[in-house]
Amino acid sequence: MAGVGIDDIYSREDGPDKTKVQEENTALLLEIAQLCNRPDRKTPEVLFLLGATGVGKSAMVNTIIKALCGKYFPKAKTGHGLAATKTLTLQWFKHCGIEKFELQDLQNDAFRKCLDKLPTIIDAAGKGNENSAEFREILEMVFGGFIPPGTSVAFLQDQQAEQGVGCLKRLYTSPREEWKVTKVVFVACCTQALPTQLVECLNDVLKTYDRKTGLSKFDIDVFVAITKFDLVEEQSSFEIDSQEDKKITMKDFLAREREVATHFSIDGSLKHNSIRWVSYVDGHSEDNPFIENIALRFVRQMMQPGRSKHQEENEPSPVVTTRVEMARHAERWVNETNVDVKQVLIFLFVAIFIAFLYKILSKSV
Ligand SMILES: Nc1nc2c(ncn2[C@@H]2O[C@H](COP(=O)(O)OP(=O)(O)O)[C@@H](O)[C@H]2O)c(=O)[nH]1
Ligand SMILES: [Mg+2]
Repeated sequence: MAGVGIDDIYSREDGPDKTKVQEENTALLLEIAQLCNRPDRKTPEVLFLLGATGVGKSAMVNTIIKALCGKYFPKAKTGHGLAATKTLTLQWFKHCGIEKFELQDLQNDAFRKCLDKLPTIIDAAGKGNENSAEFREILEMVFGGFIPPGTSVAFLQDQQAEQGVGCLKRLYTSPREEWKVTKVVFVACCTQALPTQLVECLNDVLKTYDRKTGLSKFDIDVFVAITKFDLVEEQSSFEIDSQEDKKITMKDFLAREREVATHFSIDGSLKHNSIRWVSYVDGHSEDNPFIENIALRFVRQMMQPGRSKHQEENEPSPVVTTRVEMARHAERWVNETNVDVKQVLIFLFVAIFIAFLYKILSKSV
């Protein structure tokens, strides 16, 4: 699979060719429509955007909307990181947040009939750098498809505060296939420190397994988007007018990229699992085929058919059955009570022998 990334665009020796990129973008729209129309595409992908506040998650959603529908609609609220609230909210964007009537000419031809197969995007806003049991439970529940879109995170947190962590599992017991997260996109910004606690939190959640079957609970691929690539001094495909944003050198960018790869154990496959991202932002939303190219390649990659997910024909059989559990209890009891198994066996043998002897003797009397 071709890696997503803009490195191959900006590093072309003859300079980036706008017309070529525009042509590629048209082809990408059709490719994405074909991926929507595949007969094995039963439910849309569900992409969960996770990252610290201010890294550009909401701007990413707006950029995807613009690339897929042809017009800039700032549906996800963007803001200045530091002023943003720390309250966690989840915003669901069904079919990438696009309505049929919003599709422009080319995009209308491509997606009119298959809009409902475009990915659902969940923008998880307001998360700082933390790895708490509360947040892990919320992630587990959302990833597992237990939480209906639109559910207030404040409600979930109130329940946890009243009933303790673990209560959401008892409250929400029936997952829905179309709500299950299929891909997590960890959004990191090239000018901000990597929130290592949040990375750890995600890694902890993804490695949880079912205690009965031993199977991993989640079959979720993780991708990393490194945002604000336009702030890299050496690149020339993207203009940046903002005086507030500090620029970084390509050397620093590459160091950040390597740091991210190490934390996600994707050193060897960085090109396939990470993207260098630039977004349209409010006030700078005039057409830029290079920005759209990043977004369209990204959506194509998110929709590539992979291993069959969450579609096991039969229920997996438990490995830790009741018998195994009983045997474990017995073993634990023997260990805890310090009973010598040999002595118990001798005792039983003697008892049975005496009972047998008694029976014979009482018969002969
Ligand atoms: N230079 C630049 N700024 C961006 C980019 N994406 C987002 N921003 C700015 O970064 C700030 C935070 O973006 P936002 O999408 O609200 O981040 P979120 O908190 O992760 O959702 C806003 O001021 C955006 O304008 C980008 O690609 N380049
Ligand atoms: Mg946001």
